[in-house]
Formats: sequence, structure tokens, C-alpha cells
Amino acid sequence: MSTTLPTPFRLTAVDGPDQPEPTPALEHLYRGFEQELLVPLWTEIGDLMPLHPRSRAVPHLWRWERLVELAARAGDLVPVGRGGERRAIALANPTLAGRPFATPTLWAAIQYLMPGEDAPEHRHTQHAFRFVVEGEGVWTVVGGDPVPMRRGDFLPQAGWNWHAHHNATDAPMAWIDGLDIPLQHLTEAQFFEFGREEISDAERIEPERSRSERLWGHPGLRPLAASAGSRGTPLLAYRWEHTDRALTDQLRLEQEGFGGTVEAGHAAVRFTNPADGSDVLPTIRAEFHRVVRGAETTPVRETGSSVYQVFDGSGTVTVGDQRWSVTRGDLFVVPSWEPFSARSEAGRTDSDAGHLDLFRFSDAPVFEALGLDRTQKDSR
Ligand code: 1HN
Repeated sequence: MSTTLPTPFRLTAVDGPDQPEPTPALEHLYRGFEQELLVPLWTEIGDLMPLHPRSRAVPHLWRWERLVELAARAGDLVPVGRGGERRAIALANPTLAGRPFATPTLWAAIQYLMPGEDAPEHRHTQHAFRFVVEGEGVWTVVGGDPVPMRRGDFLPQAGWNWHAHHNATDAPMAWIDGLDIPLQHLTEAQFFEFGREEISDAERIEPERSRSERLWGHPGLRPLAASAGSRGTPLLAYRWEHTDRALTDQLRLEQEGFGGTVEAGHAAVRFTNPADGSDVLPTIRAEFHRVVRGAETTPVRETGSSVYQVFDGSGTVTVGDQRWSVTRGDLFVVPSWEPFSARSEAGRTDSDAGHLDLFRFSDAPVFEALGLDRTQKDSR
């Protein structure tokens, strides 16, 4: 009995200095390879072993104004509940085949919760965070600990923690979610579990600060009695007042001649695990950058990809061969090895202190763990 395998690919003889002569005998050999599902290295090496990273993703910008407008319409039309779980609308990089992936490793979405609405409890292996560019009034309840969300707050939540959200106010609220969904998709190691239908009344209290902050949120002070857990930060909220003060102090120190900034007019911090100074999540690094009005950062290229959100101010950002004027809330991606720089400029509608404030998250911890991290400064 003879069977015919479907041919999932077709090998074509390529013309080139290092390629064999395209004779009928070679074609016959290639048909034999196809039949046995074999691919010779000499037709693939350029793609498999490039001389430098060439991302499948492209630089792209999403305007916050449009995202909020569409999310608000989804708020009117699409209920939140079991099954869909979240009214989250993901950024889809135009060259990542229609998948909801901002970069090959990172997911970024706008999430929208209407007044009084609940997003049901669940847990998953994917590591996640929330970042708030405007508004307040949603509490995210992580492992039973209600955490208020307000403008400027960064709220990481390591994988496999139970979490639900509820909007306790009479106004809708939007924020962004970052997760390592595309990376975990590749690993085929994901798990997901539905939680309770409703969180308890005790979890609906609306404290100013979460229990995690009361225990872990004091600079340089580690609670002796507490165990930090094994994955990700035990601190569930990094408050804007602390981030803002750190950046303001860095710039003042620079003005006073004591350094403190990464380069002239460019202050920056990384969000870290208070137990050991490591990244907040095993697969995601988060940072905050402030560029003083008129200053421009040195172009830099790095392996791994990033998503940025403009928190405040306006300016021009350059990613590879793309350049955009950006303002509050706008999101853009920097694919692997694309040079990035940011310039702070006065915008049309600026009422801020004149700085360009950028929230950034990246897959840097993964690249460092694998020994694949590489940086090239001043990559003009
Ligand atoms: C999720 O659980 C959240 O908890 C946000 O807010 C986005 C995207 C895919 C899968 C789970 C959240 C998500 C998500």
C-alpha cells in the first residue's frame, strides 16, 4: 500500500554563489527531501542564523485617544463575565500574523471596567501587571488583598496568583495590562484556573493601601517575619508619589552637580522586588524614564523587545526608521535591535512640568537569564 503525505512545504532551488547548480537532478533530490519532510540547511541558513537580530515585529504606535474611544464603545456593547473574563483589547503588531501580540514576547492591552462592574476571579501562569495612565476607582484583588489603582501606579502580579478586579465608583476606568502571553504561548507550559464566581464582602473593602504595601512598601526595610515567596515581587503596588519623587530627586542631584541621572536630562528607575532587588516579574522588566524638556536620549539598541507608554508630556520618539510625535497615553513598541531614542518637546496641549515621562516594560529578564542580552549605545 502506498500513501501520499501532504507536502507542507516546497523546496525551491535558489540562485546564489553558495548554492548548488539548479539541475533536474537537484530538483529530484529536493522532491525526495520534501517527501521525507527534510529541509537542508543550505537553503535556510540566512533566516536561521542572521548576522544580527531581525525582528518579526515592526515598530508601531497606537494613539491613546483612539484606544479609549474604542474601549468605551466596547464598555457599552460587551459584558464582562465568565468565559471572556476581561474586557481587554490587545495591541496587535502588524507583522505578527494577526495574533494579539505587541511583540514576539509581550502582550499589551487596554482594559476597561464600567461603574460597579466586576471582572471575575481567576489565575494563570502568565505573569502580569497593570499600569494606570489616567483615572482611579478600580481595586484589583490579588490573593484576597484589595489593591487600589490610581494614575501613575504600577501594579505587578506574578503568575498563579488569584486575581479579580472591581470598579467601586460611578465612573468607568481604563488602564493597560502587560503580560508575557506570547512568550508563554511558545513555551507550551501555561495553566489557567477559574476562581470563585464572586469575591467576598471582606475583599470589597476599599483601603488606601494594600496589605502588601503595609508589609513590603517601606524603602530599605525588609519585614523579618515575612516570606517573599519564590516568584516575582511580594509588593503589589508601586505608587506614583514614590516614582515621581525618585525621578525628581535624580534631576535635582544632576543640577547640583552630583550626577544621579543616566545621562544629561534623563532620569530613570527600574521597579524591583524589595526582597532581593531583582526584576518585579521573572519575565518582565518595568522602568520609568523622565526626559527633561529639550533633552534627547542617546540612541540605543538592545536585544529583546519593549513596549512604552507616554505617561506625561510630549515629544518625539524614534524607533528604527520610524519617528512619531507622541503625547499622553500613546503606546509604541521597540522590536529587538531597533535603535530607540526620545526627545522631550513642548506639545500642543501641554500643561505639565515640561518633561517627557515614559513608562516602559520589556522582556529583558528572559534575555539576561539566557545570556542573550546585548546593548549597543549611541547606535546612530
Ligand atoms: C488577564 O487575566 C487580565 O487579570 C488582563 O486583568 C489581560 C489577557 C489574557 C489573559 C488573561 C487581568 C489578560 C488576562
